[in-house]
Amino acid sequence: MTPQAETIRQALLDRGEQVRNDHVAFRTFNIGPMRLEKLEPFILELGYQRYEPYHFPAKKLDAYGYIPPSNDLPRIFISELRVQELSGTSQTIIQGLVDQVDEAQINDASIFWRGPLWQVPSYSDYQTLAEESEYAAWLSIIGLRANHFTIDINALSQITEVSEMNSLIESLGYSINDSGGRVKGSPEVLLEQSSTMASKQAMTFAGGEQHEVTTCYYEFAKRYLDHDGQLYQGFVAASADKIFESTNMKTTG
Ligand code: OOG
Ligand code: NI
Repeated sequence: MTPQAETIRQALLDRGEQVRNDHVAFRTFNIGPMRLEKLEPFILELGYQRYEPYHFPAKKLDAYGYIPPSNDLPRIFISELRVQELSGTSQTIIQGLVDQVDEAQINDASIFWRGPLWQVPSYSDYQTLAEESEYAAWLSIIGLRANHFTIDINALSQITEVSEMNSLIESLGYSINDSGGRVKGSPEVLLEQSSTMASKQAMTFAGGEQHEVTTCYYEFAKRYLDHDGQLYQGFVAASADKIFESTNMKTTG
């Protein structure tokens, strides 16, 4: 769903770099059988540990970061939408989606790459959701899957700065999400990040109508050592708040 990912990864491999994942991220609704509380046990079963919660009041999102059982595995970031804070109209649309999900479908970690567990919405419902929450609209049509992988800049040898990665991405013809700045975070907060704007693809909505929507994106992260000399393991809410916008259909430029 994200052709840019293969091109970007290959461009790094061609330069002799090793491509490692800093983290992957997932999105869900806070109601129904796929709420975070129901998904988390599958992550914990794999040996992951809860790290920290993060909150995004303006976007009506809550999230958790998870630490892997070994360094060769990526961290995980899972967010969920506080559905009850949306309008009645949007709540009804989302309730109609999650009501189709059978609890019995959710029994192992494969749930994380299954896509929508409901019949896709109409384009008009997608647009209604998008007016209030781009996240809700995205999730209604794309469903549960990794919404981005994140290249670990610390593991690269020639590229050492997020700004250099941004230049490479633009030379390949892709856009960098500039909401909140092209490089988000700083050495002071121990994490610097950037991301592409998501790929787009035509999707079939209920009734057979086809429309182009955003799919998934790529992110780049550089971590710093904390005062104890340990590599920072968390996320940075102020940066994450803007990274969510990498799947926005409408961009302010
Ligand atoms: C996650 C956005 C936040 C980060 O690294 O801070 C994030 C999303 O788009 O679902 O990935
Ligand atoms: Ni991320």
